Amino acid sequence: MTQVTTQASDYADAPVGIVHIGLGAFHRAHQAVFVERNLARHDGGEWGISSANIRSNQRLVELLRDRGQRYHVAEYADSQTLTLREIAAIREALYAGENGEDHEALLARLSDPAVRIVTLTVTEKGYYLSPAEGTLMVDAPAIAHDIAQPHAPRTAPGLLVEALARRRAAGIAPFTVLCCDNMPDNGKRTRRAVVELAGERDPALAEWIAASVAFPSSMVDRIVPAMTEADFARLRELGVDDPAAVTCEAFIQWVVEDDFPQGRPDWEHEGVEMVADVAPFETMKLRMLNGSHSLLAYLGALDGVETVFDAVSRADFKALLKRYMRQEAAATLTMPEDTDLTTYADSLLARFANDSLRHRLHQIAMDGSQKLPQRWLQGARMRLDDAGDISCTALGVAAWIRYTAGSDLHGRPHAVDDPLADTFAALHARHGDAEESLIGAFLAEDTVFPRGLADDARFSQAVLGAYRSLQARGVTASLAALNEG
Ligand code: CS2
Repeated sequence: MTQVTTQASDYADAPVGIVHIGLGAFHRAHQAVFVERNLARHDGGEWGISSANIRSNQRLVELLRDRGQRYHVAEYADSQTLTLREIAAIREALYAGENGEDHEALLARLSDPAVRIVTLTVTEKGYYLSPAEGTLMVDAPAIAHDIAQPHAPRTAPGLLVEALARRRAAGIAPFTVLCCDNMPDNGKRTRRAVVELAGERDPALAEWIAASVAFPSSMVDRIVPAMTEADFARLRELGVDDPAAVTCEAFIQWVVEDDFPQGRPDWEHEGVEMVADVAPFETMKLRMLNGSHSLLAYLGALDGVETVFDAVSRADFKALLKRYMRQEAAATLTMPEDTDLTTYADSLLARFANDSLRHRLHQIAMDGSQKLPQRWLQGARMRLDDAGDISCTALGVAAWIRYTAGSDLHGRPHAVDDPLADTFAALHARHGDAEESLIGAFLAEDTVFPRGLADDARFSQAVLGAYRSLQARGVTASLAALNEG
């Protein structure tokens, strides 16, 4: 095993210049690593992070505090090549969830003039935008709460609105909001959530935000599976006993739209790609990488496959991904001239085959209702407009519908972790084995399926055919039929 270890310095004087909301594994293994590199190069500087959880995972906040916010990131290129990095970029960890004591501390941080950037990883559902249309869901209970009690917000958009209101009242320039979640045009979407929510409270505030706050988009990429006991044990064997450690792949990428009116770290020296337009990269990554992940997640889970590695070790899944990426996804992308999508597809297959990661398919399967539109459905619409084939996507959608029934094709139960899980369970209960009406009822869920797609008979027929195939023949035979076709 080749092992490189980098120790963090102290950066004791580095003030907090960035507030992050969503202190999970991804943030620790991605944005914090870039910020760490920047602090290390400057031996300090202005851009330490205050990182907060606002919904869950208080335990992690406490764990980090006990350790002065220092932790390790174990980056595996494969089972033989590991870089172990100590990270000290997080200067402060806060918990502002329900009953969280740090609620006011977080708002105070967000209102601090030294804070000039707020980064977000709150997952797709944390923006409370309708997945299909991208409009703010004002009736969602958490948003309704933030409208009724704007000074004690619970959601990320609510916190941003309250903090921006405080800054405006105090004559402090607004921070730049940098979304790091897997959504297309994620800056524009975040802006929409914040401006629409502000409009419910005070139209003048909404106007001020729309005119003066920058919401650059960004594409983030690094595979960071949830930690398992085996991951911790492997690190202990290497002498790292760190309950806040994160294991991930060696690959890391961050493409950021360069729009930071209040300044930013000189991240370009850390390998961050600062560009004028992120959209083509974001769409490419969402449809190729995340779209493939979701295909594996639902089809694999229905067949009892546990991890991404296990799935791509099977020839039929590998063939499915090749076909999906090369024929269905790549055909919907318009990329800068020097982008080779076949090479990109091959590099993704190689990353999925990393034998050191145990990336559970059920983890990726979470929140399908929030993920499907940008991963599959927008591409499917384009394919149909061009009279193109959508067989892989249709099989994926059928597998997702079947997955939401809460059991695999061998009858083993699983939890369905999705904000719309109850709605989906009710649809399965109502329509039972009546396949055609079940598929019709799912496609009628217009928060997920754009009308234009659901009403296209080619789409609904393809999904119905794929669903029938999965039910009658199972995953292996359905894949064989597809791969032969
Ligand atoms: C995954 C992503 O869980 C998921 O939905 O597809 O977390 C994926 O691993 C990252 O986007 C990779 O950058």
